[in-house]
Amino acid sequence: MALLTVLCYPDPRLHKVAKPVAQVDARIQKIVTDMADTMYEAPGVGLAATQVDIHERILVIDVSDSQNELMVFINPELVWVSPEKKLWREGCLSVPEYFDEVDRPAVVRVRALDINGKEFEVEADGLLAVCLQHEMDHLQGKVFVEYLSMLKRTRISLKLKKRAKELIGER
Ligand code: GNR
Ligand code: NI
Repeated sequence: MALLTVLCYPDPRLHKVAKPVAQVDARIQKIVTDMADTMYEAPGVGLAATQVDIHERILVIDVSDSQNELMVFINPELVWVSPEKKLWREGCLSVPEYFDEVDRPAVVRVRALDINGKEFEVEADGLLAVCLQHEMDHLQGKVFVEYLSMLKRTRISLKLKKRAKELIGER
């Protein structure tokens, strides 16, 4: 098992835009496996490649209670979003110990490639819809705190910078 290091906000690398995967080959499949290991270890319900400093359009998601229903999305594209929106309390592995509400389309349709490079489409609501949008934002270099007020974002940045310093001191 290979665990990857998750970047922490406000790391500038979280704002890089991921490039499409040209071919789903063994290299990509290894990245997917390592990302899944990292997500389950965290534990989180999703992980975008950007968060582990890999700037290619790859996501892993598992919103099941049993954490045994891995979903892989390579080159995901939003093909439809519902006009209805829904507020959801979000968290992020790159923004530890902080949760806040974000308003997003309640239902989305996403087209992507699976682990074998085969195209598929899913319509998602609930946590899966939230997670897909949250992860696709990461691939565009966007972290959920960017939907919050500047005041909240500044507070989060300061707190996490202080926390990072303390963690270095403890080593
Ligand atoms: O583990 C996670 N939980 C979560 C909860 C509500 C909304 C979004 C998420 S995604 C997050 C994992 C993560 O940071 N993915 O990028
Ligand atoms: Ni996140």
